Formats: sequence, structure tokens, C-alpha cells
Amino acid sequence: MNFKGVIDTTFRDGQQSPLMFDAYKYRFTFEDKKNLIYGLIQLGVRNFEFFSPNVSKSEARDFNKIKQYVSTLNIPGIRFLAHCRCHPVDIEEAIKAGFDGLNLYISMTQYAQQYSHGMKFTEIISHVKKIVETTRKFYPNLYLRFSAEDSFRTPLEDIFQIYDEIYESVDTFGMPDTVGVATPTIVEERLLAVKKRYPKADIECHFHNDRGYSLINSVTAVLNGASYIDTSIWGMAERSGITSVTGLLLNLFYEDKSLCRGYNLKLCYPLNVLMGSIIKLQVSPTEPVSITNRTHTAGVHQKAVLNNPYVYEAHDLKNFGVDKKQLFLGPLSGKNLIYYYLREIEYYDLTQEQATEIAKEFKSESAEMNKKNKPEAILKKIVEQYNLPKLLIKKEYLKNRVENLD
Ligand code: HCA
Repeated sequence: MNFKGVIDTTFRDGQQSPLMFDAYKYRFTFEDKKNLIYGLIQLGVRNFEFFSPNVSKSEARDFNKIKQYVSTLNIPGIRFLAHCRCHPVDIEEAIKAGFDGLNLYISMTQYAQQYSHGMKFTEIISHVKKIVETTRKFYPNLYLRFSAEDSFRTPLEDIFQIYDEIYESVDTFGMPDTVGVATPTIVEERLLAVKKRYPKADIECHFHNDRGYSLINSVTAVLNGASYIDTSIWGMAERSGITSVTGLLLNLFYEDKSLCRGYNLKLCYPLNVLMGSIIKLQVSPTEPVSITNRTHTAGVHQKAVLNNPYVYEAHDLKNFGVDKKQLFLGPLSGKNLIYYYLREIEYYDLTQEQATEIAKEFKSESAEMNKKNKPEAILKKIVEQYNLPKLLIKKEYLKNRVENLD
């Protein structure tokens, strides 16, 4: 395997996420970026993609400040990459701003030829060749990546035609699945073909999640020779997003721990929570490294988990920083959770038989549960009729409890 790490694009594709609009946030502030990049660096990420500075004055200004801030952290190996159209202005501005490399891209599909940039196939080839070769000539040490955008809808022969022309001038070839059409089988086939033809080049993949395949495609790409995978926090990116950095690290860990060397996996969950606190939304329920994956609602699950979590928790998410779990009291809870809840949380001294009785009554009211009539309140009313004594617990024990019971 050739995996060299993830390329974070939270500050580029991440800011193209519709979530920024759902949250009325629109863009990360400099403070947000500073906190997020600090978290990502602590996690072990070293490559960061930003917009080319000419996208807006505020992005240019923030990048400048972020670069200065990161230099004060004295972390070796950090690389800042500018996402640039194959356009001299994007490139000049990025170089002026002090980027370490350029992530160049252009689409060669019929769709883009007709409806986007309007260049014909042969024009694209000569344009890209000129841009890439000139940049390489003047900046021999600049990291250069070139991507045929929408490469999974571009015939492989077309990709080969352009990549052959610039093979000697680039460090990395990108294989972006811009509209999320790739499947693991196609990823494997293409990766092997591209890697075979260009053994000296690194391959970077960028998978959109339109079919829900971005994570499996990313893992497949790593297992078939990709050097870099583009990720972002929560997988935030255009439309339904790309690969979540923590989702990928978790899965690579289960494929082969050595792929995660250099990453401080315990910081995965705190980083997801940090993003939640910035955009004021809950971590996505489909995110593998989430408290959702440690939340149990059905009575059968709750009983088993109280006895031994492994029954319904296959992955040790503590390794990824999720060190809590949630058992939700609700319509599906049974006597086991009710016994646990009344004893451990409400300190009632009750028997298993009483818990069984209470559970029966509680379940009979499950249709009445809603935002105004919460399960805890319903249970409280039922329990009051039982006149149960309370357990005597010393104050210092209560103070030292670690659960957040609010
Ligand atoms: C975009 C498209 C892109 C670029 C990927 C890349 C994609 O938002 O402009 O530069 O490799 O998905 O193709 O994100």
C-alpha cells in the first residue's frame, strides 16, 4: 500500500457544504478555522487544501493569518495546497500567497466541454500542458497535482491522453469522483490501471457521497494504491459531501492499524464535536465516530448492553475518543433500563418485581410520549404512586459521578 495520509479540504470543499447554509453560517470565521486546523493538526493531519486566494478577499486574508498561526506551532511536514483552476490568475495568486503546492483541475467530460468552460478536448490538452509545464519550469520545487475533474465519468483513454502529456511535470494525479458515480469495483479497476501506467506518480482520490459510497470507495482506493484521500471534518463538502476524516481513519484502522500511524485517533470524536459546536448542528447520525453509535433505545439492546456492551457494540469507540454511551428512556425501554434508571439515576430503592410492574404501566403510556410529555415525566408520575424509599448515597459519591445526567 502507498497511503501517505489524508488531504483535508474542510476549508475548501467543506465550505461548499449545504450545511453551512442550513446553519446560517455561510463561511468559517478566522477563529473557527484556527480552532479547526489546530484540532486537525493534533489529530495528525498534515495536508490542507484551501481555496485559491482570488476566490475572495476574506479567504485570502484568513489563509495568510492561518499560515502565520500554524508556523507558530512548529509542526514539521505541514503542506498548504491551493485548489486552482488551470488559470494563470489562480496560480499566480496562490504562489504569491505562499502555498506549498497547487491542486490543479479541469474537467474533460463532454458536459463540461459543452456547458462549463467550453474548451474542446484538444484545446484542453494543449492548455493544461502549457500551464503545468510552465509552472513546473518556474517553480521546480512546488508540489503539483493535476486532476481530470469528474474522472469517473471521463473515459480512461481520455484521462491517459492528458496524464501522459504531463506525467514528468506533476507529483500527483487526482482521481476525483465529482458527482459520486463510482463503485468499489470501478475504483479498484481504475486505481490499478492508473497506478500501473504512472508508477512514479502519487494518486489522490476525492469521492463524493451522492450514492453513499464515498467511504467504501476511499477504503478501496487506499487498498489499491492511492497515496492520498481527500477528507473533511464530517465529510462536509458540496451536496451530500465527501469522506469523513474520522470515518476513514476508523475503517483504515480496522483494515490495517499501520495505515493510521501518526494519527492520534482519540481525538477523532472531540474533533467532530468541535465542528458541531461551530456550526451548531448535531454530529451526523451516519458518522461512524459519534455518540449515536453508542446510543441504545430498544429494550433488548439496553438489557444486553447493561450486562455486556460488546453484544451491541462491536467497535471499541473509546480508541476514537467516544468514551460515553447513551441509553434512551422511551417507548421501547423495558424493565431492565427502568430498574437501572430508577436505581442509578433517581436513587430509588426498588425490587426487580416492582420495576417489572412499573415498566408495564410505563409501556402502556408509550403512545402519549412527546416533546411536552417526556418519558422521564411519565415515569416519574407512575413511580410517585409506589411510595418507594430512596437510597442513601453519600454526597461525595454524587459529586464524583462522571455521567452527565442533565
Ligand atoms: C469542485 C470539484 C471537486 C474538485 C476535486 C479535485 C470535485 O468542487 O470544484 O480538485 O480533485 O469533486 O471534482 O471537488
